[in-house]
Order: sequence, then structure tokens, then C-alpha cells
Amino acid sequence: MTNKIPHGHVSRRTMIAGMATLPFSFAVARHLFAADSSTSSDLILRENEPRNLEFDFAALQPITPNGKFYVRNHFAAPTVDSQSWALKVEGAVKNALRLSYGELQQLPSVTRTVTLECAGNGRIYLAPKADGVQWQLGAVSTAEWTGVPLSAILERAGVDPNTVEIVLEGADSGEPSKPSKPAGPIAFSRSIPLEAAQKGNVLLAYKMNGQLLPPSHGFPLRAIVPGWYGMASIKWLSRIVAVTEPYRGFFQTVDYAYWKNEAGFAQRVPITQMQVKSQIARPTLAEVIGKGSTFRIFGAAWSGDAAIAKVEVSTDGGKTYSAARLLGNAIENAWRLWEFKWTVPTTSGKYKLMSRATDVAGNSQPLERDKNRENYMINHVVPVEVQVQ
Ligand SMILES: Nc1nc2c(c(=O)[nH]1)N[C@H]1C(S)=C(S)[C@@H](COP(=O)(O)O)O[C@H]1N2
Ligand SMILES: [Mo]
Repeated sequence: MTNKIPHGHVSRRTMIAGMATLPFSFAVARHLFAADSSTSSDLILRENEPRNLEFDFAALQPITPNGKFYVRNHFAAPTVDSQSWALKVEGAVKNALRLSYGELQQLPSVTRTVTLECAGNGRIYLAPKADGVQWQLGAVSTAEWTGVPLSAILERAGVDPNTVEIVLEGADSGEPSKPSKPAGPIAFSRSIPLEAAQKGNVLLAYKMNGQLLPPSHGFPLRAIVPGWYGMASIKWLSRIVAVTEPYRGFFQTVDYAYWKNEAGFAQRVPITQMQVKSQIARPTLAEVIGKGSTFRIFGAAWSGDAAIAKVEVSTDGGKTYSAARLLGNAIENAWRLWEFKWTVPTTSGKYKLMSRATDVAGNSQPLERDKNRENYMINHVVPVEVQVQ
């Protein structure tokens, strides 16, 4: 197997997880000493075609540099010529629109810090093994996005009163890999309720961390749907359609959907908001820690709907928990970093570290996996075992 990413590497955690099938190079030392370079060599290759790259979560910082931000593609990334490209707005609208790249950039813009997490983040920790890209901790990242509020575009278009949802479609297309699928290629597309689309916080972004949107993150334009799992934030956005019936496309009902017990039935529903979650960035799995030392356990926590109220840490496999310190200020729809100063025991051995977040709406990370969620929305507490010696 070839690794097409120049100087690609796998992290120590990847090796420990024994992913023998992964493309591999021995530039590990480089990774350990790399400071903050923003090249794709900082990413962990999960799949070559379509390209799927994981952020090295051990390198956690408030904003993820563009070259370290995870990449999730379902089809080959399209090359879009921004000069001939135009955003189409159509369906149940009074004025169908065609907006050029230049026109969009002329409109009033806003910048928001938003965390994106793939609904499959952490899938490698599921037992039995679940289908899909075997993400560890790094299918989550945070950037500052600049663009035009979707609400402003919808206002211009004049959405019909019977509109219920807004469908967003990307310029990429192909045949999905899941068994139940339409004949022939389809575009990657997803809907959000009209109410969410009109809220003002959904962006049509053309900048990421102050730079033009990189091709792998959706150049020239992508949606950013704050608080939702990443699948809603359509890249290479080409078409916006107002619809008067709920959208039932492949990525809405077959993929990125799950079974929810509702009204006495198991019902297939689309995945929407991110569930409350925290992750430990340091130490990493199987890290060796000096006995009797003080170790700074460090991580991030986020929730789709609400700010993080608290993060609790256990260093004894969940028997007892203590409060972690939340760092910086809360930013709506962005992760909150946290730390916990661990007085490391003087006894050598394996220790199970756990973190558990609670949001201000009162949602806490579950300790058990909800099996109805199959291979998505993985937010239960996953221990990180370390070696004290
Ligand atoms: N057009 C298009 N948009 C897309 C996808 C895609 O494959 N095609 N993947 C989605 C998924 S599942 C996620 S998690 C995010 C990832 O965004 P990123 O690659 O910028 O991290 O993009 C979403 N938008
Ligand atoms: Mo995703």
C-alpha cells in the first residue's frame, strides 16, 4: 500500500492500536518534535481514496491550523474553478438566485469559531467493530470560519411559506458504499430544518482561519452548521434547494441516520446535533508516566446545543471523579479546553484515565454505548490506559 501524503506518518497511538493495515512510514520522531507546522504531513491517513485524514488529537490547541484539521470525504474531492462556479438557490423560492464567487464575497460577512466533529469520530473504540472509517480521537477540529449567513441568502431568495427544510448540495458525487443506494452516482447532500437555516449562525464560508478555504475543506464555498455533526456542513457547496417535504436523500436517511426509540417504535431518524463529549488529548494511550510526578491531563469538551458546564476526571477507572479546570472562555459552538493536575501515584502499574463532560442543559456523557446508534454519535466515556512507572 502506498502513502501518497508526503512524509505521512501514523501517531504512536495508531501503532499501539495495532492498525497493521494502515499505510505506514517511520517519520514518528519528526512528529514528536514537530512544533506547529501546517502541512498535511501533520495528519494521520485513514483512507487514501476517498481521502480521509485524522487530526492528531494529542496536538490539541484552541484553534486547529488548516493543515491539521481533519478531512472527511465520501467521494473524490472535486476541483472547482471559482470563476465559472456559481451558487444556485432554487426550489420553493420567489427569486431563484445564481451567485458568483465575487458576488458572495461582496456581501456582509461574519466570522465564527466553530467545532466540527464527524459523527463517526471514535469509531475504533466500538466493540464489536463497526463499519466505516476507523477514526480514533481526531475526527474533530475547530476553526474560525468567515462567510455569509445562510439566512441573508434565503431572505434574498424569498422562501415560500410552505418550505420546511433547506437542502444543501455539494459539487462532489459518486456511488455510495452502503448496500441500500440509488442506481448511479449521487451528490453529497443534506438538509437542515428551515428554522435552523434562518437562525443566522449557519454560514456559507469562504475562509478558514483567515485563509481562502483549502480545496480539501470545500473551496470555494462550504456550509458551516454550528452544533451539528460535520455531515451537515456541506463542502464544495453548489446548490441550495428550499423543499416543502422533509428531504429523504441517501445521506439523510440511509447514511448519517440511526434508530431512535420514539413513541414506542424504533424509528429511523437523521443525525443532527453533536452529543455532549469530552476527550483526553494528553496523556495518549499507553503513555509512560513517572510515578510520584504531577501530570497535566489535558483535553477538550463540546456539546451541540449547550455550553460545557463541567468536566470530571477519573484516574482510577471510574471509581471516583474530580472536577477538571475549564480553560479560557466559553465560545458558543466551539470546544472548551480543560486540564486536570494529576498527582501520579507512587505505585507502578496500569491506570485507567477517564473524562466525563456535562453541558448546561444537564446532558452528561453516558458511561455505556447506546447500541441503537450503530456506528455513529459515539460519545460514551472511553478510558485511556497509561503506564505509571
Ligand atoms: N460535499 C461534501 N461535503 C461534506 C462531506 C463530503 O464528503 N462531501 N463530508 C461531510 C462530513 S461527514 C464531515 S464530518 C465534514 C468534514 O469536514 P472537513 O473535511 O472540512 O473536516 O464535511 C461534511 N461535508
Ligand atoms: Mo462526518
